[in-house]
Amino acid sequence: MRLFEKNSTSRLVFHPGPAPSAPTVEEILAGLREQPRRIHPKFFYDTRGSQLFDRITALPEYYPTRTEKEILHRYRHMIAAHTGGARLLIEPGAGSSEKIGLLIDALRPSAYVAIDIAGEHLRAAGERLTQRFPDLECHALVGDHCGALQLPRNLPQAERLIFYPGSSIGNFEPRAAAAFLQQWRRLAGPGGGLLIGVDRPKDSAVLNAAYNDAEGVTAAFNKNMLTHVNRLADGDFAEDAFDHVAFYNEPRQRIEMHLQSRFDHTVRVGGETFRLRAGERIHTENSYKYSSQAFAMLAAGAGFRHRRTWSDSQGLFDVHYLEADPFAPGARTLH
Ligand code: AVI
Repeated sequence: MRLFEKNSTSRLVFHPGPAPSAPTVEEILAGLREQPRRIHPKFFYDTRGSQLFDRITALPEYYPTRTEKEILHRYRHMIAAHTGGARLLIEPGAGSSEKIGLLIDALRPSAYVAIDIAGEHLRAAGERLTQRFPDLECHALVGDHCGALQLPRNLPQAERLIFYPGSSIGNFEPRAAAAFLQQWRRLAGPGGGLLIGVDRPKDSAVLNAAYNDAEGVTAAFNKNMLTHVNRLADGDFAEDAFDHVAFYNEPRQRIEMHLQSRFDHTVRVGGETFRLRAGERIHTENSYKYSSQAFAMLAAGAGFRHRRTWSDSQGLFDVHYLEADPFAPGARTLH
């Protein structure tokens, strides 16, 4: 369904999409019943959580965002030379328009499709983009890019380029990341590609600092999840009953974030009582780090051919360009 038709003043087409399915109380309860207990990282992102995440991306310790922007800015023309121009550019989980803005001039896409669950955020970002690039045909599609994606009809028939920056692929368990990449290989279709930002393993001091910033923004982001869960599932978590714990698990090449109970206490959520011991943890996030080789292998398993990597001079972060392998099993285009 289209809300706004294209007109002479705006090249933005807004597609409200189906109503997002409400996160279920049962899902939260199931995670809390597990040992070790866990809450899915998607529950970080209420309005305050999204604002805190935006602040994280500007912290001196949190290198991924600024490093990726530097890479995109420095290599944008080389990236365009590899991907080719006039593509249908698709950005799942688009959020803000900042990073794509760095690329549009160089890539000159035939149209741009931004996909995000947060409709108002998406519309505002689309409007900013169409003001900056008045000739750009821009589609804002409200939807959960982690679920099954249905692209709007009547998009230009051009080879597709999916853009997934921010190293969010690292927040999926490796098996889920592979399944996700497979779905995108089909979305990219024949001749299509994926440009993706991936954080690398590195000195644990750098990683530990990035997730334990001095100002305590990451701690506030982690604890805010409890307040969000209280609202969704009628809970009585107290943020100050928990400590933020984040560390690099080197053998598993991932940052782990937890909330650690400061003392023995009970919590009521969704009508159920949970007894937490002093020191007991609720696991809230993993952030996997992939070397270029490890990521190329993951992508190959999902039916992508690794074509090129651009990195920063300190070797902190990679932007990979992958092409959909037309001969990979199950390769067909998703519409
Ligand atoms: C969204 N994602 C890539 C961030 C990361 O680094 O894994 C989420 C985050 N968690 C704590 N700080 C940032």
